[in-house]
Amino acid sequence: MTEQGVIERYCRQFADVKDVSFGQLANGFGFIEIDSPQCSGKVYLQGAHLAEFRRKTSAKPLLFLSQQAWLEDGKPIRGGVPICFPWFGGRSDAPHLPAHGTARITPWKLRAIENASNGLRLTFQWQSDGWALVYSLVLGDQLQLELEVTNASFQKQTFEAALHTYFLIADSSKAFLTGLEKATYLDQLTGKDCDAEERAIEFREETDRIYAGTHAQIVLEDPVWKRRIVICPKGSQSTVVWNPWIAKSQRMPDFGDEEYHGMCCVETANVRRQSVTLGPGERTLMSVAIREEFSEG
Ligand code: TA6
Repeated sequence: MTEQGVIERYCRQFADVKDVSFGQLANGFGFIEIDSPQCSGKVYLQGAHLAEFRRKTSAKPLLFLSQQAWLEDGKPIRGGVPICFPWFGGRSDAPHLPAHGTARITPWKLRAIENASNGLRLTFQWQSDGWALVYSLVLGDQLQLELEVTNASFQKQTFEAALHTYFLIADSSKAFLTGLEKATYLDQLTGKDCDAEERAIEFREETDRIYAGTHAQIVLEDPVWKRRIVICPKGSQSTVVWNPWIAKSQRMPDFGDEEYHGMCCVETANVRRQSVTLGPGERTLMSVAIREEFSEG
C-alpha cells in the first residue's frame, strides 16, 4: 500500500504546482498525473514508473501499457518505462531475486517538480544496497528521461541499468527499427553473439536482442500510424530490442496473448558486457530523449 500519508504529504508539498495531481488506486497504489498544455502523463510512485505519456498534438499515446498490467505493490508494471536496476534480467547466481532488479518494484521519493524550458520536470530519488539514484523525467512536447547513478558505498560496485521502454505501435509486423544496422548483438534467445545485420530490424518472431555500442539515433518507424519515434540515447552502451511474439505472450500472465501486435521495446541501457563499475563516490549518467514525428497524408 502506498502510504496514505505519502500522497497527502505530496499534495501539500506541491499544492502550488500547476498541471499536476496526485491519487491512489483502490488498492492504495499511488500515482502522479500530469495534464499540461503540451502533454498528459501518469507516473506511479513505485519504480518512479512512467506508465502513460501522450503529447497533446499526437493522435496516439507514445507508450504501451498492457490491459492486464499489474498495478500493485511489489509487482512489476507491464508497460511504460520500467527502470531495471541494479541488474538486468534474471540472476543466475541468485534465481530467487526479482528479474530486472529491485528499483522497479520498490517506492521512490518524489524530490521536486519544476517548470523546465522543455516541459515539467519531475525528479525522484531511490537508495538501496549502497546505490543512490536520481531519476528525472521531463514531460513536454518530447519526453526526456535521465538516470544518475552514484556509488554511495565504500567499495567498488558494478551495476546494470535499463530504461525498459514499451512503445505503442499499430502493427509490429509492419513496424521496423533503423539506426542499429551496424551494431553487433547478443541474441538473448540463443545466447549467441551475432554480427551486424546491415539492415533495419523487423519483427517476424520473438525478438530479444542486446545491441552493443553507442548509437546517436534509433528510429522506430510505424508506417500504419505514419509515426516515427526518434530515440536519442546518451551515456548508453547497450540498446535492448524486444518483442515477445506469440508463445512468450501466452506465457506472461500480465500481458494479453495478442498484445505483441501493438508494442515493441527499445531500451536505453548499460547491460551485460556494457555493465558499469563505479568506485566509491563515483557517479554516471544515462539519458534518452524521445520525440515523435508524424508524416502527412
Ligand atoms: O528486455 C527484454 C527482456 O529481458 C526479455 O527477456 C523479457 O524477459 C523482458 O525483458 C520482460 O522482462 P519482465 O521481467 O518485465 O517480464
